[in-house]
Amino acid sequence: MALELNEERFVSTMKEQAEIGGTDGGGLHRLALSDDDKRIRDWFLERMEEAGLDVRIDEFGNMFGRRDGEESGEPVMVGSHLDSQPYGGIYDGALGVISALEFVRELNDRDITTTRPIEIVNWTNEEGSRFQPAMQGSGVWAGAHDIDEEYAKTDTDGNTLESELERIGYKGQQPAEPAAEYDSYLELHVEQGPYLEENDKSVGIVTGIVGFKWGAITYRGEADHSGPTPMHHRSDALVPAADVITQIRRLPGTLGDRTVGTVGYVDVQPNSINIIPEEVTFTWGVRDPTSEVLEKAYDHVLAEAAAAAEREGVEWEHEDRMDADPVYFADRCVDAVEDATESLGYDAMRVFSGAGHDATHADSVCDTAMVFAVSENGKSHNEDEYTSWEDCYKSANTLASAAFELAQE
Ligand code: HGY
Ligand code: MN
Ligand code: MN
Repeated sequence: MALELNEERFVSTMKEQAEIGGTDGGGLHRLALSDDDKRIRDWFLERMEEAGLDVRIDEFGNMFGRRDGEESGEPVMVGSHLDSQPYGGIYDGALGVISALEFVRELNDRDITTTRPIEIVNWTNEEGSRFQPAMQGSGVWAGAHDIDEEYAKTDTDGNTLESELERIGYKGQQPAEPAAEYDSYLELHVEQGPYLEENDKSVGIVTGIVGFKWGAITYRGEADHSGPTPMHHRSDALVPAADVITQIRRLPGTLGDRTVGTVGYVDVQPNSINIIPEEVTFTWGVRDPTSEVLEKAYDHVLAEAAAAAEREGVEWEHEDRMDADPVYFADRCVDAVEDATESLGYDAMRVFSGAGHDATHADSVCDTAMVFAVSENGKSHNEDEYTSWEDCYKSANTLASAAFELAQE
């Protein structure tokens, strides 16, 4: 059944959320557990209460709003995340949360009571930028991570996640675990890749999500004067790092056609033009739709890291930062999304996600699927991220219609 949302209110609510932590460049800088994350959480709490939802916050800050159904059966959950990347886009995460809010608002307007209860959710720290890993809140909720270990994670300023959660007042009372047996979870997100636009489609019917491996490698050499120290007397921590970083860029080309490898963060100490680098830490990540390729990539990176340390004669260490298996969504949920695009008459196609999402962890708890909205030039994780309001609205209607179908079963 096609359920079309209130387009004007949907767009104005998306614009409203984009003001909270908005940047001069038209993006969002709303890092997990920052003051702006607190502001958007406070705003979302008010919107959920206005919509008459029964709100609860768990001990990891995940925010839930429940709308009762005719029966007290297994709820259908819809949502995403409100934290952003540093200078990220206004759609990443927010589109899924606002669409979930608009879904319950529409049910209220039409005075519809679904068979199943509905829950909407804002997950803590999906981005994994300030604190690793990504999809942290949904991961704790799904039992993939130990909450005390995650509480102890620190940002680059040494703040623990727990202290930041307490500081912004979102360390809730509810246990961070499924409060019920869930029927299904649906998440709307911008594609953040080129495939829908290349195929001239507005909406993606997402069949699964790649697996991830993230790590941090540190090399320790010796600081010394960059002038008089002969080259054969040096222990330069940056040289092995540069070797491995280049390898991570080249490795995917030798593995699978959807394998990707990235180094996004490098810290060089003492970071001075005329001191031989003493300590270098960088984070790295590889992704692929299959666990076999991920394992191969992981082993290759660590072998390269050891060989590079040996060549330069420096100490090194590695810390695992994230390990998420690829997921393939349940047919019944993917079909519900496809039914929705057909009943709405939208241009859609099946796609696989190269970005991680909270749906990765929801999939270990209940049947799950996702809806994608086309991304202009496939761009994301920067202020130029863009999806037209028309395409946002189509994808939000798709989410609402699919969730409605599942909630009426
Ligand atoms: O890294 C990711 O794919 C997600 O945006 N956190
Ligand atoms: Mn996201
Ligand atoms: Mn993201």
